[in-house]
Amino acid sequence: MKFWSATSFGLLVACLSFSGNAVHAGEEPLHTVDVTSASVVIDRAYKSMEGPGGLKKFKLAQDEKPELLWVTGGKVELFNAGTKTKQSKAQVCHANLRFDPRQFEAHNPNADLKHMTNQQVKLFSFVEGQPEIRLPKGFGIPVLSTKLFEFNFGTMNPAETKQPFSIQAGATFQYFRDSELKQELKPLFMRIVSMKVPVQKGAGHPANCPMLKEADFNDEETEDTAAPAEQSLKTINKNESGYEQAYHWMVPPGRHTYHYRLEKNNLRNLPFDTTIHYINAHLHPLAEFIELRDVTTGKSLFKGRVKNSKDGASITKLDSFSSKKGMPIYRDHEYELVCQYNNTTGHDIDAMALMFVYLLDKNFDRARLKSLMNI
Ligand SMILES: [Cu+2]
Repeated sequence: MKFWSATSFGLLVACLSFSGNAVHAGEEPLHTVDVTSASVVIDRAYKSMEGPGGLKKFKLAQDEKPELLWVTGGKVELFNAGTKTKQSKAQVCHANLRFDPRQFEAHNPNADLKHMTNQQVKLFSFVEGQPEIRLPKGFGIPVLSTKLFEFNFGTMNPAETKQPFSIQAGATFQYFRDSELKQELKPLFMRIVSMKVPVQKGAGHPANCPMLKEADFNDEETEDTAAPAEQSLKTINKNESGYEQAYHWMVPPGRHTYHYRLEKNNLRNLPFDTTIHYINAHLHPLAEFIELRDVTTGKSLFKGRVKNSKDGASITKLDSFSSKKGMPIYRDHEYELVCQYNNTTGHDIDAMALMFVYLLDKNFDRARLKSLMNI
């Protein structure tokens, strides 16, 4: 996504990484790799998407010969760079595990996996209120052990700071080696579903997107438009009907609900009907929920509720969805994303609403891949 731009992270140099620790979950060895960022200085209050961050390139395993691995989860936390103790003042606004973007662009890892997978560049996003991702037991994202990865993160700091302090981000990612598995894992790939709100009149952009008007919201009061957040003015894009919309917008005081009918390029371009097995989400403070609805059946698929801190400056908990059975998702159904903010301040606040949806990768054929690749 554009908002995690290279400029936010590019100046920072990475430090150390350890790999290869094996812990045991049941009978099959679950491997972990620890990644630690360079330190960054927090010298004042930073809102969501504004704090300093860093990045670190690494490999899951140090294999010379490619081997099939299954990434199953991870955890991110901040700690004080001096004392190495857990940091409670500043928070992870977002952190990502992704394939090295340059390598991904030059050579898509799905080609290495004989085009049997649909995974895009980003595998995991850890967000405020959800510092840990565990895919359901028996599921993982298949990758080759020789691939280069990137861990990156951005911070936020709700309170003003009297004395600057340095922090580091530490991540632990988990994976299985396919060669050590007694039972085959089910492959997942991730798609980002992002709320977009038509840009308000007077914000220098046309408004009144008919997409919102035509939807049936069961008499719920809903917002037609919003002013874009200033720091995201450059990333306003036109929707598939040619109307301008923002993924980062301003919420006036009071309670406001936003609806977005998913466009073709937003989850609906799936290669096949499939099932959703895991969802986590990204919202800004004072959000109340994010929801994915199947408009065709009228059913709510997942509603992620939010717990905000007492002062409303940060999110302390955000629900995730996890299911072995999975929720069906169909190429010919219509879907919408709904989110609600309750702005209890007396001024406008900025908002976003994204879901990270993990879907069963039905093209993957482990036996065929292993014979084709001789691994
Ligand atoms: Cu955000």
